[in-house]
Amino acid sequence: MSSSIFTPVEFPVDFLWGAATAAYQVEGSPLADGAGVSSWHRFVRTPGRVRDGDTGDVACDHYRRWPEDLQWMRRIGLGSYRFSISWSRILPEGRGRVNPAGLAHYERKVDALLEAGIQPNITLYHWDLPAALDDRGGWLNPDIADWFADYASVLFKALGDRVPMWATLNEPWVITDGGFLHGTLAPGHRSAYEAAIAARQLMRAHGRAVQAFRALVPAAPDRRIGLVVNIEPKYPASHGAADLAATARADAYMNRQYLDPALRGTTPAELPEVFGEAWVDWPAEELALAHQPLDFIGINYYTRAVVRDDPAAWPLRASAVRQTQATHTETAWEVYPPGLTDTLLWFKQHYGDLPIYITENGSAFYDPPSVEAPVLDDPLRTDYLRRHLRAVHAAREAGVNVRGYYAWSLLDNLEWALGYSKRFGLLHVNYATQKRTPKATCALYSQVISTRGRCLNDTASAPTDGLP
Ligand code: GBH
Repeated sequence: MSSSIFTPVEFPVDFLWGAATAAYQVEGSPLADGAGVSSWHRFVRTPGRVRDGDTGDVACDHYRRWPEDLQWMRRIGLGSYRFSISWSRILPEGRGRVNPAGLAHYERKVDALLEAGIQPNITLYHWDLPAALDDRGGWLNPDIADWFADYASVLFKALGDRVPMWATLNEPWVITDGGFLHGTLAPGHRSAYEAAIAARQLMRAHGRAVQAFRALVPAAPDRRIGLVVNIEPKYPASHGAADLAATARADAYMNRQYLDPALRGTTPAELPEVFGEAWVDWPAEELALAHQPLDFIGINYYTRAVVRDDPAAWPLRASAVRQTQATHTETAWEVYPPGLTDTLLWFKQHYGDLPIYITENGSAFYDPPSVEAPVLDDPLRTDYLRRHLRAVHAAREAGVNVRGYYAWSLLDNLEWALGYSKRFGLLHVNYATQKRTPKATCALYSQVISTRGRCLNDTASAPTDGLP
């Protein structure tokens, strides 16, 4: 088998093509139909936390406009839609009383997707915690494993007979690094002690939810549960011992901190030196709980990092070296498609042949706030998509078990602390009118889906004639 990126592209018939969103980023109407307040509803109201004071109060109005967005998904030709459920719509206080109207909302959405032949892929937790649970310590409270399993069980009972793919958590690393270590995301704390505690509670909660799934949903090939992690391959800035050790720390911290417990029942050897005195060994029973058999792993890939030793960088003592010759996206991330092939090969080497889905991949480049033309010209974004899909194909050619790809994102949306300033969508959203307009990348993606990627072999540039 060849792993050359020049192998002609052709994905198999059953390769899953999707697009992803997350509840707080797209839904709007955060308190509608009896929903409770979430941690993000609160965080966006804390002065200075989100750029320009942006909030998810309206966002893409997806909570009300999802039927229109479903029509867009059909036009693009998506085989799957990955979205998250807002915990505080289902359980307004986070536990106890179920809100039937919140549940009904997601039941309608799931049924409409199935009706349209689009597989729902549900993420249980994409960062919006019920505020009532935050008041009890949130991810720092050991009871959260029970709260999360109870919440998950409500959904498994209501939707477990219909939903083919579930994920427990989206990017536990981002939850702890952003929420508890650096404080850039809700709940905005800054403590290595808290980050280490939250990591353990996240994986206990993950384990309990997977156990609940096995207990409540009869085993079937199209009833699967997994975990979604963000991976960013780490390359040493030099081959000096200090840079190599820094690279290993960064890799352990970001890439293996959650995969090792989930897939091997261990924690990476480098973590005690990363966390210093905040580190606590995970008790054997916690490692066992985190280590549940999974049906797939979801990998979110955006960029790589070239790492150097940096004693001043807390707490990793490592920092990324900006690659000045490279193209960077609007979020200042290096465009590095070979890193996606490397990530997939790395996963296979470390963790074996578990089915992999790329559950997010995409880029923010400048788009004007409103557009009149039917299709936006975004050559950097189309180039990003093209090259990353070739990178996925190269990994498949090299024998990696990658079975699907989700573009991030279906829609431009609230980019967390960066507000609406960054646009990752296949569909442009005019926030003043809520008009959706397919970008050139959207048209390209649609063509990729209908040709199973063969159009990527053409040297011609992206289609500009819109969606079929
Ligand atoms: C995802 O996280 C989220 O799941 C999604 O909600 C979000 O909208 C999307 O990505 C886009 O941001 O600054 O060069 O050090 C992204 C995970 C981890 C990717 C940190 C970029 C930092 C690169 N991110 N990483 S750098």
